[in-house]
Amino acid sequence: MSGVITGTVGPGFREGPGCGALVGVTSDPPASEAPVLTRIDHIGIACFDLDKTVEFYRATYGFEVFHSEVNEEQGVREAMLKINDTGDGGASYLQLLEPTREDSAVGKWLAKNGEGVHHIAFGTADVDGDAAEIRGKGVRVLYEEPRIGSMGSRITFLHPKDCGGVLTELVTAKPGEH
Ligand code: CMX
Ligand code: CO
Repeated sequence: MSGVITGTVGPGFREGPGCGALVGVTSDPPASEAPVLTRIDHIGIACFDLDKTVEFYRATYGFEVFHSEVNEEQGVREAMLKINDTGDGGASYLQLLEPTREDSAVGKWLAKNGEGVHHIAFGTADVDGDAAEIRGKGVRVLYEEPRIGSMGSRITFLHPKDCGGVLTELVTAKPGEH
């Protein structure tokens, strides 16, 4: 492989439901109809012990906790480590997640897989519009209406089975909170 990007995607990415449209290297669909995902908002990492994991990221990389909270609806205790500001009013984070109950999404995933990367999240100015757009492409959007995520953001999820095995979150940050 020369490493040169040719601007095409294989047929497998273009057929049926999936996240192929997010690759953004084809000319269709037209940009005006495509979701407007502006950044990696965060990578969600599942862990058994939040404090211990926070300490690993602090001691190894120097990342500090920007924000922490418990989200009972999602069944998580979480810490957001800010990696960078993106210059467009957003930022990118690591989201460290410890389950608050075994039957939560993260609790079930940890029991099956152990610790590791649980999901990726794209930032968008319009989670409602982008979720509707992506649902129209045949990808299952898990919530009828976005729910509340970290720092008062509005979030929804795309089913991992429709996204090549990647649980994918869409996030619209609360104004002034990133
Ligand atoms: N990544 C990839 N695949 C996943 C997955 C993940 N994080 N979680 C589950 N799956 C897969 C499972 O491996 C399983 O596949 P197989 O059937 O091949 O074994 C399949 O999806 C079904 O999994 P399950 O264990 O039976 O779990 P459920 O169907 O009950 O739930 C899902 C799966 C995606 C609907 C659920 O995890 C969910 O609603 N997630 C969204 C909410 C969430 O993750 N909240 C925590 C984060 C909060 C935040 O980011 O703020
Ligand atoms: Co998340």
